[in-house]
Amino acid sequence: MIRKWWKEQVVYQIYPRSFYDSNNDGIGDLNGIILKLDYLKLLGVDTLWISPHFDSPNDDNGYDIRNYKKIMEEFGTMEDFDLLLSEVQTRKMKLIIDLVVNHTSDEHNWFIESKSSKNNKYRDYYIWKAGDKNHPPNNWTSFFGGSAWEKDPISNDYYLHYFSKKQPDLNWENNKVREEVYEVMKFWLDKGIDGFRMDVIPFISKDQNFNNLSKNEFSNPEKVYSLGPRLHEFLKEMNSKVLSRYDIVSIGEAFGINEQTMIKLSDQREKELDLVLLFDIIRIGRENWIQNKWNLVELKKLFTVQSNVDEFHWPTVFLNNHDNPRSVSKYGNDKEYRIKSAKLLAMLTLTQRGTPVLYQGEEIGMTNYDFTELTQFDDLEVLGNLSKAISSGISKKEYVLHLNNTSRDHARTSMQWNSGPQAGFSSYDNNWFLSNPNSSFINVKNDLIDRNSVFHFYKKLIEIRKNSKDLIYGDYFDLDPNHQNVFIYKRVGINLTYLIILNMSNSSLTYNFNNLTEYSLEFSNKRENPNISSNYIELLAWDALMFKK
Ligand code: ISL
Ligand code: CA
Repeated sequence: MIRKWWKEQVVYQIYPRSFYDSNNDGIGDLNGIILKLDYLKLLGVDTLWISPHFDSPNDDNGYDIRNYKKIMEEFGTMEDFDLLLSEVQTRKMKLIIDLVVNHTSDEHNWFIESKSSKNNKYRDYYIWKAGDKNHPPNNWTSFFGGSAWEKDPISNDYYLHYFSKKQPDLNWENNKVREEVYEVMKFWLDKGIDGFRMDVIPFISKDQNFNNLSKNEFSNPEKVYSLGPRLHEFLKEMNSKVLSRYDIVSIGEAFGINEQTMIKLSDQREKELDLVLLFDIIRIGRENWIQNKWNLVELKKLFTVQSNVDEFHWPTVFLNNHDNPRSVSKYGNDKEYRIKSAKLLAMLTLTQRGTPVLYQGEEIGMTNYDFTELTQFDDLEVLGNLSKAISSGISKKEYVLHLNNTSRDHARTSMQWNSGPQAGFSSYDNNWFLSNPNSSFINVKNDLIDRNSVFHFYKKLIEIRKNSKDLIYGDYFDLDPNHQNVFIYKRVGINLTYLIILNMSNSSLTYNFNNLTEYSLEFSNKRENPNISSNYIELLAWDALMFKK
């Protein structure tokens, strides 16, 4: 197995807007992150990934970049960024930034120029097509509602935007665009950052035929958008011109890709990317704004598929990010078993094979927010898909009920630092977004004091993981793929074998397992020792146990 620093670290994603507001204007900022670095060091995470910190009109909370070399005003200044980077490095941690180069903001200078006239030298930085009369060039749809084409009254041409109309797609066919992107990447790499998380990177290549989506491609256009013919060529060029020249990690957000694309994208021999963030696990049972039932057997299959690739690939393991509901609400039980099930999910994430990517707040078992009104949501994706939802035959009320299981806004409520106003995120009383009232009992301050908290469970597990090359690199074997409630797997290292048993259900059960007595209990979320015999173990609801031998 080829050893790399990014295979051995635990990544922690920060959504700066919701993390900590140091100057009490109601918006999280870079200095807020600096003030919390000692907290993150205490937790034991070593690589920080921050969501976009660049100048932006915040149509999509920073995923619409207006200037790649300027800091978003609300977040602070370039001096603040340089200080953040050096404070991270002082603590022997690493910093990854979010590279959003499939599209820019429509307020980016390139687009303002491009839109100004057909023969402007920036015209071909974006994708312009003539429609016919009042029809867009094809039937491609945007993820934020409506057509993926916006008509420009000046030239009567349409421009492509897979996301909001304020996020025009860059034209990667144009090598001037590619050179501009590589220059932006070097600007940040030469500051000393440790890598990039690349936003919807599989979308950068577009099939120049611009064929219509077929009927069954409509519900998941990302499956088509991620099959552009020059994707691998572009990434190989990016790798040879930029990525290969630094000791960094490149993580592709692999929205929509199929297995062979995944295999190619993250195969070390292909010299494209190092890691990919797959959607299969985090979107299990999902259909747009609807969360259907899923079962543990399906989930276990997905872990096995991603864990058992060859030594040229390395998985990532995550159950949370800024685009998905909170894991304890989705996979655990955020009511009577919130703490215990949050600990179980910590054990799952931190003992699987692959680089764990945690998200702010999961380490204290933060939950979804109980939205009741459409007006409470911030995410443009919610309003963008409203008409589609209504025309699918559901009421606004039902749409909100679905969003309570699927909205991206669940992950964007204020990070909960204490039980004070606004969860201690800010002392400003009119923040950009909501704070969850359950911060009265779910918050960092409480968790730091309570030795049995979710925080201390994550902290201990991160420590165990970082001190065990066998747990990091050990082979993965699912020991009972068909069990409906129990997730039991082994990690077989050179010296040590770990056995993890998770009861992912509200019911207790007796689990038959021979030679368990050969193992010693390493760690668990139980207060008392488990009842074990030579051929069975009693499992209570949400028991999570880690053995080794
Ligand atoms: O699944 C989705 C589309 O309905 C969204 O969660 C999201 O658009 C998708 O996962 C891609 O996400 C990335 O690109 C978007 C941005 O809004 C997301 O925050 C980012 O993670 C456009 O930049
Ligand atoms: Ca602020």
